[in-house]
Amino acid sequence: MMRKRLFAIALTGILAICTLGQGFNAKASEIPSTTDYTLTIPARLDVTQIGWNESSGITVKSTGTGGFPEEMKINVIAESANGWTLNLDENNKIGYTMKNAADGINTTMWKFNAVELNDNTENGVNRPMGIVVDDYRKKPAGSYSDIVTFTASVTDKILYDGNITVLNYREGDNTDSSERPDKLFDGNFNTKWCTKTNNGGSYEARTGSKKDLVVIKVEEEMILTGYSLVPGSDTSKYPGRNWSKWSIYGGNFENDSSAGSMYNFENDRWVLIQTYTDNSESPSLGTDQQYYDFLILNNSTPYIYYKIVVENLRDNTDNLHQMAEIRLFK
Ligand SMILES: [Ca+2]
Repeated sequence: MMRKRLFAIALTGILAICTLGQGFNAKASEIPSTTDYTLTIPARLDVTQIGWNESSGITVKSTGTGGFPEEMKINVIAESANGWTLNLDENNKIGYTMKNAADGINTTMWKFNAVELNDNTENGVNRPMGIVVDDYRKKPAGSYSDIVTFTASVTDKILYDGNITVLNYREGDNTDSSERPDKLFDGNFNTKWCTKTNNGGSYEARTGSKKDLVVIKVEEEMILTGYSLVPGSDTSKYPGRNWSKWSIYGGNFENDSSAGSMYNFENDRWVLIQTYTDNSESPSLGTDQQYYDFLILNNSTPYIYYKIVVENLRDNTDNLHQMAEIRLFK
């Protein structure tokens, strides 16, 4: 006779309502932004099966007037009382892992940026999440539980100041060896990635596999929330060399050679994070040499590898393009 087992496993969260009224400096002509927000966490997540169990997720809603400040973000961190196990008693524990429901990647941290918050003022931004529960069929019946505490904070978008390694790149056939893509990440406005193609014709007309690109690696997985581009020092003389359209992809590969392989440039495991068309979107690259900041929309996935593809140039008949610096925000 089969012995009947009863599993009533509960993951208990804490409902958190957070309001921070930090001061924020704004120009007199603008409506001041505030960092007031409401964070809603499911009070309880009942686990009903081995493997995937989904919850309604975390919702953050900006409640201040004037919108949430663009240079700030909300971070939510989850901590487990039991070290990510559901416990019956000292000897009977069942492991589990928290996931981002959108892509199934493990996470205990969620970030919300101003663009997301200000685009979703009615309903707030929701990040569905789930937990994957280890096989518990050999465990005794009973009620297993853990307590997960969510803590929220408002911080500046953080400049990534770790190492950036250029793993590989594709560029024009007549590029000066002193102007390779490592110059994008050397902190020097006077050095640049400047590529030249002989008889390349219109840059726009190149097929996707002929577009210039660079594959980079950061020190550890991070959620890219924005980036800055700095045009070349002679940008006012050659504005046509500025990028007018570009794409940023993220990826998590087994190893560097897999991410940086020539054969993997078009690999479908690269996930498109953003395609930006300059001149039709704001902000736009100007003719002054300075940092131009761009926000990433709706990305909550941490990646360790990133691919930046130059899709088109301001003057798409130019056979050169250039960029002096890229910096990343997490
Ligand atoms: Ca540089």
